[in-house]
Amino acid sequence: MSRKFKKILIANRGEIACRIIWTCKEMGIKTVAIYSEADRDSLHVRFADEAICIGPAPSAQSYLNIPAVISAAEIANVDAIHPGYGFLAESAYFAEICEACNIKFIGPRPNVIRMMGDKVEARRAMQEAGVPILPGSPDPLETEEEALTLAREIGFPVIVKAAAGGGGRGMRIVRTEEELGPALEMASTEAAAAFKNGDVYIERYIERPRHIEIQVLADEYGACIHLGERECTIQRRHQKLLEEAPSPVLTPELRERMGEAAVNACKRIGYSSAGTFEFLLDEDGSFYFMEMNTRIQVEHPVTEMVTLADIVRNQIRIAEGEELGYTQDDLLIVGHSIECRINAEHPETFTPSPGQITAFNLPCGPGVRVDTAAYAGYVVPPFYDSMIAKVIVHARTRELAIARMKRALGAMVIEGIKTTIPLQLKIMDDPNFRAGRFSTKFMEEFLSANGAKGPAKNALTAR
Ligand code: MV4
Repeated sequence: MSRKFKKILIANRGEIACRIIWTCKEMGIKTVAIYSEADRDSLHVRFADEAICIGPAPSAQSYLNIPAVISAAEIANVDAIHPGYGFLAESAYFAEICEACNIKFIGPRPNVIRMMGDKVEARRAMQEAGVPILPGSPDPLETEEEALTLAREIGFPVIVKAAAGGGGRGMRIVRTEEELGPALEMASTEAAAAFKNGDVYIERYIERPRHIEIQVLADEYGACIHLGERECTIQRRHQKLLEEAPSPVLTPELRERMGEAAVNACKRIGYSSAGTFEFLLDEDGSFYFMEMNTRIQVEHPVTEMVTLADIVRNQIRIAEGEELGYTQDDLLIVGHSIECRINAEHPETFTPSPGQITAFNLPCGPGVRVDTAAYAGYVVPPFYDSMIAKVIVHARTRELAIARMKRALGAMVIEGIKTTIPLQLKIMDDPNFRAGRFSTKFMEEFLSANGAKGPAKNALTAR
């Protein structure tokens, strides 16, 4: 078969830009990297067939600069743009500009991106598609009075969320009637500053949920399958530290119900490309829609490991107008995969630790995958996300995957900067983690048990 896409521009940097280039090479598609002045010595620049500097270090002037990105795409004469995650990946406006320039945006249609970007609209769409949502406001809240009436109906605690939010920004938990007014005010002010949209809504608050997400693939002709779930409960301040697939708590029946809900919703909203449904899973086994991500996600490799799918390859094939070509019955989940996100941060304070990597060794051996754009001598710039590598393991069982992750992290050497590796090594030994017993409060409880202050502090950094 001759490919429809001959050349793709990757509108991103770091490990995900490299990840996309790897698949393009396997597909025989030429690649164009774009880079900021701070990323001249980056691996994505070296691995791509062509590279174009698009502006100064700050992302607003480079990776987020739509005219600069589109100019590069026009100059290089590419057929399509892969946006990766972050930056322009969920900009409906950028997807529209691509379309207007006759460049295929590798992702869903602009209006679908826009709908899922509005959390109130997304909730409505999910309700119409029969996906369980939490009791809450059907529209953005207009008055405090309206909010109070609704909160009494739902019952406390409730949570105030920003319609334009996501990832935890502009959220407030409200436990009593007195707290509601100030929470609405704060959430709305925060949302207006962060997203230029102060709309907020409320939902029933779940105290100790798990964050479970379903990966989907949908083509442009209405075919859709799910690739099972990822367990993403272990986070700190809405930053995931590690993810796994499958979840240690999902039964095949629950997986099927969550997957079916996600697939039905995709068909209903006219979704195409790879996508992710985020759900809250309550302690009683009920699940509720939280958000939909219309991009490739950081943690996609754990799904790739247990399904043998190449999600980036499927995104490209689907954007080329190919049919999905498989059905739900083709899905097999084999073994267990865990990913640790290695950040250039102090493992205790979580403050960024940019600078030069003076010594570097990657783990290898059976069942180990590392997605990274770092190398010995590389200087981690201070301008972007602090994630510098993802260590992904795959083994027959969860217990074996944990042992494998400990072995892999133990063999990883990154000198010159601080990383989260010592923290992740400790999590691998935590009895609650090992038992699969955790909620979104895990990291808070783990950090206070392991003492951010006091004698345990040293145990945390000891390797
Ligand atoms: C919630 C919730 C409990 N109940 N919504 C956090 C990020 C954003 N996507 C929504 N979030 C939450 N929404 C209701 N109705 C708890 C969280 C939450 C959370 C969710 C997933 C993973 C980690 C979390 C940490 C704190 C709060």
